[in-house]
Amino acid sequence: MNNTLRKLSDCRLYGILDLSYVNTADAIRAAEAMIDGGVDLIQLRGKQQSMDELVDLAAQLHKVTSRFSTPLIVNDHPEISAKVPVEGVHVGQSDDLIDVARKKTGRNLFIGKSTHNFEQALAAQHEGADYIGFGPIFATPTKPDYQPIGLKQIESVHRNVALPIFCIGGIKIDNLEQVIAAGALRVAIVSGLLKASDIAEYARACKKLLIADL
Ligand code: TZP
Repeated sequence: MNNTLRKLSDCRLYGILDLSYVNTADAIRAAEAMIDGGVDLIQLRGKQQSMDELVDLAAQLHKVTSRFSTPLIVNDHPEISAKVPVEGVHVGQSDDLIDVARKKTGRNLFIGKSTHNFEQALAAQHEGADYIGFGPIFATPTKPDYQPIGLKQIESVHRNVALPIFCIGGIKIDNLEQVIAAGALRVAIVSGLLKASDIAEYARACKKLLIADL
């Protein structure tokens, strides 16, 4: 891993480039705007795209993110890391276990895991995840089939899981203060960022709230 790469513990705002919200052709511009606005790490998430399309886009994105020491994480497909020097892989509950994903990458990458309740968060820590996503906090069309966790478990998950925890799901600039007040230090945002008329400004406003207590 690149020495100048931003450390996960320093990351507060995780921007997810979900290709159901942004065209492949606009993804680079969206990533540049996220970085300009202070997004600390970026995930490429494409549930409908072929492996070739994802590899191609990850390679283009990595040229941008690496210029700014911004880790690029790919969702679901550890195999991509064999072809593109991404810094991390994110897996879901029904994907590879952490050590399987780690072996598939064959490199020392960040491996993150989605968790949807307190028990899964503890289990992901035990399994060796480098960070977790914790959500959906609020109902969200980006992940429609999941029961929202709400704000109440945020404090206890932070007390019991010693990993960077990115609260995720339905988080927008308008409810971010509530999420932070409930104990969140880090958030991941998809549609709030990608549907913003000015992605950089939106990210900047979110980041300002997240670092206000530093
Ligand atoms: N995991 C839990 S909620 C979610 C994921 C990938 C989607 C979050 O998207 P949005 O648009 O920020 O609500």
